[in-house]
Amino acid sequence: MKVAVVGATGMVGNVMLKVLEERNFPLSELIPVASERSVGKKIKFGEKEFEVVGLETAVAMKPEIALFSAGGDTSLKWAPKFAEVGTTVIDNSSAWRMNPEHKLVIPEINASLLDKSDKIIANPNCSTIQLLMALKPLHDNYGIKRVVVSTYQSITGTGVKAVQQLENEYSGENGEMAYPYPIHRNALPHCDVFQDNGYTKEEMKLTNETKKILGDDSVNVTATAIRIPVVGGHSESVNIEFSKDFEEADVRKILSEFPGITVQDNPGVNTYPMPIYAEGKDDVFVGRIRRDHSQPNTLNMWIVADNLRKGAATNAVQIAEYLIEHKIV
Ligand code: 2RA
Repeated sequence: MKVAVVGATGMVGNVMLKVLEERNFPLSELIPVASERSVGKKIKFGEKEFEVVGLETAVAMKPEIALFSAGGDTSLKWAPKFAEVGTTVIDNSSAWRMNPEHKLVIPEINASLLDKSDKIIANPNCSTIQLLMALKPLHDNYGIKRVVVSTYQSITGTGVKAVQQLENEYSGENGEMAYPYPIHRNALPHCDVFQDNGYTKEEMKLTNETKKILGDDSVNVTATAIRIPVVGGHSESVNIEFSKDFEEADVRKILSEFPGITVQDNPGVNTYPMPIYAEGKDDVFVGRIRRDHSQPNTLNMWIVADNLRKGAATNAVQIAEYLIEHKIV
């Protein structure tokens, strides 16, 4: 099994390599792919070293699977070229997510949709993945009418330049800015670009991707996405209005029984999810579960996950594992 990682030298690409190795992914050859300036670099993977190649070369090597995290433009241009030579692409950019011809997959939720016809599969946005992991089991049990979500997003979602900006601000160094303002001791209500409707693309991803993954356009989502000076993961404050009532104990049981969710919810002893402890883990952590007494059938909760792992790399690798386990690839 030849597996390409396109964007292998980037922040998510590096985590993809780490997760592939940790999970003993059954690959016989790794094809690390990056821009021309990285071609020829050696990447250690397990006991072996593999040389970084360019995109043309990678296509010609005809990998069975290609994990992409190289931006939407690269994916739009190159994912079809890989698909033409028989490669199944799992893409972490937003390029294919809302395309009706392509599936948007969180394995614990809708991997069963996948079949041999799927040659370009979309990995949802990081903040969508952690939100939907909690929403799906509750939607199945109580029917979600409306979700109000505020995200508190790690600077790692922006990339290396943002992490460097924060480090420069800590140390008082000048350097390139990833954001229009300082991020140290600040909170930016600005993740991705603003649209004419006053929402950012990041906020609209939560609205649109939720509907697609649940397969239910009646579920309404309104979001505010905030960037905060944190590195371990994204946090989300979520308010959910259901079609029918619930018992909090049942909600906790349903969530704790859903694969990939860990409920951390005992405020009396300061037990609740935090990015500092979610970092490096693959579960989605849910806590602060409590009824919203301001209106019927409504619940509040707090969701935290490592945005580079379950929010990106691990979800993509889990899709690849599903494809192999079910002999789709
Ligand atoms: C962010 N979700 O956090 C984006 C990255 N994919 O900026």
